[in-house]
Amino acid sequence: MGLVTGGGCSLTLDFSDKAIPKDATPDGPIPAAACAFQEPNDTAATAMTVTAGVTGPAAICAGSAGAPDDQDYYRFSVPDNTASVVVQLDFASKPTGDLDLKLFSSDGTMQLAQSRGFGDSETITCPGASPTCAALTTGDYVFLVFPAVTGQTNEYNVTLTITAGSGSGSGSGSGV
Ligand SMILES: [Ca+2]
Repeated sequence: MGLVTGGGCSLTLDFSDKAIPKDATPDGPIPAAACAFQEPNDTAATAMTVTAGVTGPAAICAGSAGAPDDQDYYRFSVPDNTASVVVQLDFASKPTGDLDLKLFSSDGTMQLAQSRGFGDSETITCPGASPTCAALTTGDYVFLVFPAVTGQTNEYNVTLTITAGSGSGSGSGSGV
């Protein structure tokens, strides 16, 4: 800001977001907004509800010294007549940023599936065989994004896809 009229030198100090590269390098700092996305959500009880679609950008971020690792719980509802549910976690590949994914019952006590690969994405499909997951009955569930190894951090997006069945009701046929 400032009033610069005519000649002379002007020095512009731009602290706005546009002065920051949109796409941080993989080893760059994780944006605060991603760290704060839907926090607090470190327990199943405080999981924020998400609906089908893309969730994020979010992040697993470094905590204060001595604090437990960040972890992010999200809650979603499976409606009647659901054929399948897919939870996909995507993140940039970096050596200290491997994230994993688990699916739990609504209260977080019963693990239903987990995806703990070494790549830059994790996917749980229910019903599905790899990883094993039974069909999800109507109701609420939570999934958890967490560092594969203590201390690892990364930005991520989650894509939740709920495909309706062709059974009773609207009979909308198969999904995509
Ligand atoms: Ca968290």
